[in-house]
Amino acid sequence: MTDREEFPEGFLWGAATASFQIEGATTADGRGASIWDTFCATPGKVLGGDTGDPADDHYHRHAQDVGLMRELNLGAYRFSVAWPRVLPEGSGEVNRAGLDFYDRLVDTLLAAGIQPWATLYHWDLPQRLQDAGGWPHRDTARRFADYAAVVAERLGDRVRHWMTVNEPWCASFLGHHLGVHAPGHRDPVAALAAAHHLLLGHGLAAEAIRSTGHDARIGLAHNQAVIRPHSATAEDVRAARRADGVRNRIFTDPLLRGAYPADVLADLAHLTDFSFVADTDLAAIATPLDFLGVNYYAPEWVAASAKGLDPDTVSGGGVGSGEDGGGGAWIGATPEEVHVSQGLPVTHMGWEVDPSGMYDVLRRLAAESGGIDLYVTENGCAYEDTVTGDGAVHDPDRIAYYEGHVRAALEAVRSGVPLRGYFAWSLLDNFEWAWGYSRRFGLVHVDYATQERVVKDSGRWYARLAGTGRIPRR
Ligand code: IFM
Repeated sequence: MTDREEFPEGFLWGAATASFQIEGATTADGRGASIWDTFCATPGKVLGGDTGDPADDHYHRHAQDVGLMRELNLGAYRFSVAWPRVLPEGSGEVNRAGLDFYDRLVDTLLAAGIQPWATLYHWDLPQRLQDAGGWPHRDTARRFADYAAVVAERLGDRVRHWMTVNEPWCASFLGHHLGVHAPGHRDPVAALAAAHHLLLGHGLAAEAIRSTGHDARIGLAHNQAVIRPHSATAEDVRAARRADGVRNRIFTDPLLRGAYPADVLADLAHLTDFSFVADTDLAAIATPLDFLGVNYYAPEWVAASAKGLDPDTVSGGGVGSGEDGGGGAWIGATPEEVHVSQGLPVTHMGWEVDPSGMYDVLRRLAAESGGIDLYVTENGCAYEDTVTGDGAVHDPDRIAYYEGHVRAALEAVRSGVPLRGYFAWSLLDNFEWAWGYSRRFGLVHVDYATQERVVKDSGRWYARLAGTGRIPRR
């Protein structure tokens, strides 16, 4: 092994999960309902009618799961806190039992020598707040800051790294424009207001965490899309520019520059005048980040129209690979704009595998974020895993995926990107949103009927990487 395969000393290796995807126990100890409980209970929304139970029953098995993290040599674990466990009504009375769960989890992690990295919002909005208007409604941002303060007061003496919001693009556009995630609405203006209030919630929550006085490092986990024009024609380049605006810059410009991009405001002027943006919001949103989390899975290619393209490669109306759930056009797209697959190998999600996208996204965000620390807060893949006769899970495709992407991350580090760590998605197989339990992303296989865990071959490979900082030979 040459030293070209070795990460710098101190590079952090972790794995990530999210509350609704792994905890189960959706009615235990006073937890309130979330929008995902409601969405799952709505016929036709989630494949197979799957719900947040049993998931991985992590709520009752967290000690065993921390044991698995040790086996994988993790230096850090990224989890999310379920808002409706802590505040069953979204605001008001705190549910001590819910908060105690995270307290125990954090103590167990620290005792195992694993840094706890907490995300405050990974999509499980309390249903009561949805009933009051949800993210399109400004007050939800304030309620989010109140909740952040409650959690940070309790855990901030032991949790140093906080991510306010996970993937605001998914929470706003998949949930309110494409309707494939909770709350399942199809209203572009509501989606834009939701996006703004998620950003505002981030800014207000950051301030609330800082005001607890604990030593906190605050970021968010952003799924910056890698958008490439399908061809070099002016039309395709324009389509890619528009898609980049509403997928990426609509979030990163307010966060990093304190302003919405003029071209995006113009592209969306037929939908809204952005009057939901109040005078002081952008200053709150642009509060300095201590780090930026980057979630990356697959790049996307866009074309101005399907004309002349092989119909088998085109997903209509702006749909395609990536995390859009296959639902419809990106917001503000012209009716002709499409995603075009490039014929690369795909994962079980149908997402094309291209590690060069990892390099590109890290280089771009390093250039745009002014030198702050970057972390890959999610990267991974779903494949159709089975436990074989020898009791193992042989998943060479997942190992190849990780190897390619980790190597691209190393290349980025070598080129000067201030990338300080990497979290695999995901520690455990889990509830993959509208896909239910049909898509397995884990380094550890979970049998949902028995709750038996089996470390996959990829998990063993990752343990060697995390234990040595060197990309293992296969
Ligand atoms: O499972 C999700 C996660 O909740 C958010 N980022 C993408 C993952 C894979 O789709």
